[in-house]
Amino acid sequence: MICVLAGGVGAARFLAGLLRVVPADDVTVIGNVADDLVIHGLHVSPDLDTITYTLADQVDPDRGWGLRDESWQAMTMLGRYGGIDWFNLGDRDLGTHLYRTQRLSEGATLSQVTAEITTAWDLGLRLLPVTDDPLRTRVTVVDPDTEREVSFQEWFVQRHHDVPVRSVRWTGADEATPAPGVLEALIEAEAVVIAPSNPIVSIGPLLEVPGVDDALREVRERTVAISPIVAGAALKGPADRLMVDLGLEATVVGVARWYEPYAAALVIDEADADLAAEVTAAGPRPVVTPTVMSSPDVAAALARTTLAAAGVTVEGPA
Ligand code: FO1
Repeated sequence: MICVLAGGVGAARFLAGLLRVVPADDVTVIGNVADDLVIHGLHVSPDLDTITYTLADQVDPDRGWGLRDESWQAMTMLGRYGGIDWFNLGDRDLGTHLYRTQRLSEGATLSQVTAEITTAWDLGLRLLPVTDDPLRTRVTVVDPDTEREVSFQEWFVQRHHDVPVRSVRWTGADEATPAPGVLEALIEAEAVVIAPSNPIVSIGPLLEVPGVDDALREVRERTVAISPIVAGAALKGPADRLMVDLGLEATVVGVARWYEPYAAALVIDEADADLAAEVTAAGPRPVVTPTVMSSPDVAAALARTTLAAAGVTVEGPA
């Protein structure tokens, strides 16, 4: 079994490639829930849904989140009433949140509902929220004259992640327990992959759940991380700016230092080949390959190379 630690869009694209080279029932994904929010009374799990929609070939290809062939009538109605309309929920997407919220209100856990949703889309893989408990990212942003703590989505969507960040913390982490199967998946996996997701706000919260950090350190020798930073910039989202704001170097070397306790190898893009020696000095063994997933073929080749770095060989050209 291959275990993948995942955030949203980057992880989803990697997983689409991985499923072209290994059977879906050999894959367990541990997903981030710290971006989750309750809005209009509905529980939205953006990263779990981004993975589900991408693997179901239903994601909107331009945005990378939400559904393709979407309509926005409910948002238009909200606008008419002066309701909250900065977080865009499409009409089709709303059905997922209605279902999830109803099932949670009946006493189902987030893991159970997630399994129901992935089964309904015939995904075949196991998608485990890292925890069933309310773990949430809080971001302290710097307004021109004052600091203010906001929720993840208020920072990411409402403020377009373009305000400086002073710090990040997670509420609910101390009381959270790993969802059923999470620690077992890490310990039993033949290889663990840290997807090309934001190291701080997508992978960071997974490590906050008691037990996950220790388990990941234990399996370091079979863990490979993929850098979400290429040539000093994030391919999507604010990972580079966030790393700089928090005092880290926004390069593959900064990523290598961050993942040193957890990953024996770091996959970096060919554009960063000249930094390979510095990655080695930081700890993980560098593996240089194309990482910009411009097509499913590139994502599949990246998956093969990543698994090979963990000692797992799969059929087909590397
Ligand atoms: N991202 C945006 O930039 N704007 C939105 O209005 C927005 C709505 C949204 C609704 C459902 C969903 O599953 C994801 C959504 N996202 C939106 C993406 C999401 O905020 C981020 O991609 C992740 O939380 C970061 O991984």
